[in-house]
Order: sequence, then C-alpha cells, then structure tokens
Amino acid sequence: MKLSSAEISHFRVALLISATLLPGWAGFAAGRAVAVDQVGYTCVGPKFVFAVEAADSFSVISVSTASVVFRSGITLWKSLDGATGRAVYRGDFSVLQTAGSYRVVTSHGDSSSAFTISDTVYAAAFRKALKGFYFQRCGMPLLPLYAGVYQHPACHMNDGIFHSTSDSAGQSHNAQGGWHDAGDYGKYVVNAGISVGTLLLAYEMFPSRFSSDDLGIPESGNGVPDILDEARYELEWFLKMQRADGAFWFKLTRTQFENFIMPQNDSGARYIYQVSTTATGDAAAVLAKAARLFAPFNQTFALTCLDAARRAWQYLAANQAIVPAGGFKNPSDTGTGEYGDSDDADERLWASSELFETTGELAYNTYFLSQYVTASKFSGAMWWGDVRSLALLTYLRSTQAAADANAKNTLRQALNAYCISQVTKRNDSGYQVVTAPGEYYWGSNSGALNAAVLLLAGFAETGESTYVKVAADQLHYVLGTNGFARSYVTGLCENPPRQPHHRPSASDGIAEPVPGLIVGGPNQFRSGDAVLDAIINSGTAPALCYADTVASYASNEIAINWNAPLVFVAGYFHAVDGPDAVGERQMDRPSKFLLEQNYPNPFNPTTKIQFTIVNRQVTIVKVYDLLGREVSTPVNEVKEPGRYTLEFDGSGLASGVYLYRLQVRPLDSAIGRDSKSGAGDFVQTKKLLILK
Ligand SMILES: [Ca+2]
Ligand SMILES: [Ca+2]
Ligand SMILES: [Zn+2]
Repeated sequence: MKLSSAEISHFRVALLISATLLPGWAGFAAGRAVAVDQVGYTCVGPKFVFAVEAADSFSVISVSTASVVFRSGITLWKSLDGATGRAVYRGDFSVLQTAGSYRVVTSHGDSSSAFTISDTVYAAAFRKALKGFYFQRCGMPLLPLYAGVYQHPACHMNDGIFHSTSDSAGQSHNAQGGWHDAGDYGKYVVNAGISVGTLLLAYEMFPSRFSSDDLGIPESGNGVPDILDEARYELEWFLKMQRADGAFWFKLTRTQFENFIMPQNDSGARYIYQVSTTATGDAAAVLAKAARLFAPFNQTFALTCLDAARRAWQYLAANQAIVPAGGFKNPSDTGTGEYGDSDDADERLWASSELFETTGELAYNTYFLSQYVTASKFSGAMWWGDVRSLALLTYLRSTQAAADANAKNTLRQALNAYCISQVTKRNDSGYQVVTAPGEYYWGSNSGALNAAVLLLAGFAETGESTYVKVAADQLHYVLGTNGFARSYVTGLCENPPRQPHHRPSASDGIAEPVPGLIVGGPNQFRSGDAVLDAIINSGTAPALCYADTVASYASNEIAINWNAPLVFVAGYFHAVDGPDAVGERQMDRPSKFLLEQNYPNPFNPTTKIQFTIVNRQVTIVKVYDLLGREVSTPVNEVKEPGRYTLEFDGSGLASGVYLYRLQVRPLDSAIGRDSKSGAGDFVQTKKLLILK
C-alpha cells in the first residue's frame, strides 16, 4: 500500500522522515535477525521490533516507496533472554499508525520480513485458521469450490469397527465424519473436546467478531455463523461416539499410525476403543455448550446436543471413579495417540459448569460448587489434559440467577491474579511471550495462545487493557516475534512452516502445505523426536528446539487443539478494535444495545448511567474496581426494550477509577435461550471516575 504525503504528514513524530533509499534492504531474505509480526499490527496497537545484533537505531521503510517513514532508537531489552540464550534489543514504533506495508531495517543493517499495519490486518489469519478445520474434515469430499488445489475425495467412509478390547468387539458402527485430529488421520474425543470448546467459547464471548458466514465452506451463506457450522461438523461426530448408556468411546484410529498417504487412500481398518470418563466429561461439556449457542439457530439440533450431554452426565454420576481405572491406556497392539490422563475431575467439573449454564438446574450447580473449592483456580492455561480453566471461566461468566456470587467473585479474582502473573512473565521474556524457559513443551505455541485466551477473558471481566496487549504479544510471537523471526502458521507470512508433519501436506504433490495450520513449535523436551535429538545439544536454548521438517512430529506437527486458540486470538483481533479501547469498540452488535458514558464524570457522589436494550432481556449492570472486585450491582432484572437512566451513588466508594459493565442475555427458553433474541450474552464495559 502506497503512503500518500498527506498520510505521512499525519505522523506527529519529531524524528526525521526522509526519502532515503536504503541500499540492499531487500536482500536479507534468509536468516533475518530482526523479528516483527510478519502479518502485522492494528493501527493503534503497540508495535515492537526485536533484534539480536546490537544497533543504535531502526528505520521503518515503506515497501511501496522504499522511503523511511519512521526512525527511532533501539535499545538493549534483555541482556540474556533465557528462552533463546541471546541478548535481545527492542525498538518501539507504536506511534506509527498509518496503514501500509513496511519493513524494519536496523542501523546494523539487518532487515525484517514485510508486514502490514491495518485495522483488518488479522482478517486473513483468522479466516485461514478457521478454514484449517475444514481441511481436516473426514468422511466427506473436499470439493474444489471450497478446497481449491487441496481438494480430495471422501475418506474413511468405513469408520469404524469396535476394537477387541471394547464392549462390542468386532462389530461395525457408523462413526464417519468429524475432523482428523492432527498430522495423522485419527479422531480422538478428548482432544476434539477442548478444540470445539475453544471455538464455541470464542463465539460465545465475542459473537460479533465470530459471526461471519462467508468463510468459503459448504455451510457459508446459510445464516449460521461459520464457526458454529464448523464446530457442528465435529459435534455430529461426537453424537456418533456415544454409547447407549451415555458414555463416550475414547477414540477412533488405526492400531498404528498410517503411512504418509492421502486420506482417501488410507484403507486400513479403523477401530473404536473403549469408553472413558475423560472423553465423556469433555463431550458432555461441549454438547451442553453447543445446546445454548445453537438454540437461536436450530432448536432441534440444540435439543439433541442437550439430551446427549445430560445422558453423558448421568453416566458420570453413576461412575464416580475414573473409567477405565487409571485413565485410558492403549492396548498392547495399538500405538496411536493415547492422550493419557489419570485425572478426570477437571473434565467432570467442565461438564457441570456447562450443563448448569445451559439449564440452570440445581444438581449441576451443586456439583460445581462442591468441587470447585478444592480445585486450583486459574493456576495455568487449559490444555487437553486439564480443562479446569474452561470450567471455571464458564461459571465465572454465568448469567444464571442461581450462580453463586461469592464463587464468581473468587473466580474473577483468581483470573485476575493469573493475568497479572502472565504480564510479569511477558515482561521477563525477550520476545514478550509468556512461555518461560522450562515451559517449551510439546505444542508450546498453543500454550502461549491459550494464555492469550485467558488474558482476553480477564480483560472482559476487569477492563484492564494491559491484558489485551499481552494477549496480542502472544499472537505476535507465533507470527514472527520469536527467536527464529518466523511464522509458525502454514500459508501465512514470508517465512511460514513449509514441511509440517501433516499427512495431506506431505503427500498431495503440492509444494505449499495446506494453509492456516499452526505447528506445535519449540519443544525443549524432544519427546522422542529423532530430528530434535539430532539437532539439539545441551547448549540449545529452549525456544530454539524446533525444525521445519516433516519428520519432526514433536515440533512441527499440526493439531486441532492448537488451531483452536489461534482462531480465538486471531479472530478477536481481526475486528476493528485497539488494545487501548476499553468499552465502546469492545461492543458486539451496537444496534442491539448500548451502554453510554456516565455523566457527570468525574463525579461526587452521584452520576447518571444510560443504557439501551432492544429485546426483553435479563439486564445486569455491575460496578467493579480495577482489581476486578465487584463493588455494586445497581441492576439485575428482566427489562423491557427501551432506554434507561440509572442514578449511581458512589458515596460509599473511595476516589478512583472504576469500571461499570452492562451485560444482557436473552431470556431462558426450554434450553436456555430465546431463539429470536440473538446469540448469547452481550457485554459492554466503560470507566467512571469518582473524585472526592
Ligand atoms: Ca454458515
Ligand atoms: Ca484431566
Ligand atoms: Zn478421513
């Protein structure tokens, strides 16, 4: 994008803006020592560049004109970044807010990849990441209309046969469909659970950002958000994996991983393995969550999901010890993914919180409240083996009248404490990633992104905009601000993975891999990976234990549970919204309801807060302090459509900044939501100031 002189003149920067042509800046194609987010930055978002060679200054160069549009100093940020073992220099060009395409060059002569500044800069990243799930679909042809060159005929149409160790050994059972789990063609309920749960959470928390219906999948244009359609493809498979008594079979795979062949050529027998309570808990949770989110679009499907979730819960209630004992283990003839997990308390907790939120029923609330007290609270981000944070987040956000206010406050404080800890970790890191040395485990990229999901939830709860910035840093990390100055997402940026451990990409004869898939990333623990064993020695820094090689399954495989938080985070930032914007631009569907700025402001002791709702809705207005503690709930009732003025009295509060939040939810119907009033809750937050 070419910068006009008028745009350039908008830079209120006292630094020189010249038409200097930098000799040779385009020649640093390989081994770049300057790391930027290669997708880019929103116009108002913070922007940092990282370099490993000492330099005095850096310049931002317009790609179209080759002219310098910004120049500033670059300084030593970390003398020793533990994750990469390097000194890291950092420059700040946040004040550059003009849309365009740029590169950074340091005074040392190192150059970055090209990147874009734009308010829609992450649109392609979000759409590719969500479309990545479509490319994982099993049991249907991927047609050229949707899949382009990555088309292929339907695969695995004989799924599946009960394994000899399962309850119906040797019998066949139709469990076609769903997504291939990762680089292999297996299908695993546990890993599918957190993946679908994360996609549904994105839609539930930020419906306007995730409502697009034009992704280019078979269900585009049907009036249902494509993120829900894509989730439904997996949910339909879940329904086929449920036994008559409510339990869920653990997985459907071959006995050993298939060769690197196209899925339609994989004709080996695929087996359904025994039921498990981790799988049953995860499935109950996501089916219950789906029930309330699909209700406005398809009552029949929603009720089917809820019925399945209830029956899964009944199985869990009747089987209080983990099934199978000690957690699922592969039988002796089987070597596919084990997803070993000896603790099903978190999966049960998640099931209870989602069932409670959908139904409001006492039994689920009682179970949650009896169990959550002993659970660690937001001590870490969720992953497939521990979904506690998803369970807690749903309860914390509950709009059920019976939800326990003390529990919600406790959880809000715990989430806030978690977010504060992530800010600290970010500040300690050379590349501003929350992943510390020692935490570069298998799938480390998803660890950073799942932390970002919780940071965005923390922002939604507290209004602390720092959390949004740190969440954005995690997206920047996987898109280029890392020790390799590379993208970890196929088909995105100048320097993406080209040899992912992904059977279709490796066997389709097409040079470029299937796009939109995030690889696991650096893995300091190697996990038996011969490629990593060969390249890593005791001096290799944790964040550099990565190889863009097909054989490196432990650092370069793709997986649905890693793509899901990428969809969440890229999707959050793809809509126009600056990290500094607390409130109004957080708004989803502004025509539906509106929270206005209070007046007078600052005030003492009273102020007026006006808000508008469109449908007859449960309407909640709460006031929080900056630590996220609820200090007042002036409104909590069903209101008729209209504009309301509320007089808020702050005489009992100390001087300072507070947040006030409007939350509206559709009225409960048979399964939780009125089908006409839109989808899910809407939340809007603004600041007010008491001055005494
Ligand atoms: Ca659709
Ligand atoms: Ca678990
Ligand atoms: Zn398949």
